Amino acid sequence: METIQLNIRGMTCNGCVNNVKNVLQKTPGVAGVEVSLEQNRATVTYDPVKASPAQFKAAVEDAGFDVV
Ligand SMILES: [Cu+2]
Repeated sequence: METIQLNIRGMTCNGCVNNVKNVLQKTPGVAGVEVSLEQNRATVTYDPVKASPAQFKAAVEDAGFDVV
C-alpha cells in the first residue's frame, strides 16, 4: 500500500468533504480515505498496482473540485 496527499480546492462544507471521500473510495484499488476540510487535503491509501494518483485527480475533478 502507498499513501498520497492531495491538496484540494473548492471544499466549503462537510457535504463537500463527503463527496470527495465518496468518489475516492469508489476508485478501484483505494483502501482508505481521510479528508480534512480545515487543511483542504485528502489522504488516500491505495494499492499502486490497481490505482494511480492520476485517477484520484480525475475523480475529484469530476466531482467538481480542483486538485492543486
Ligand atoms: Cu459543501
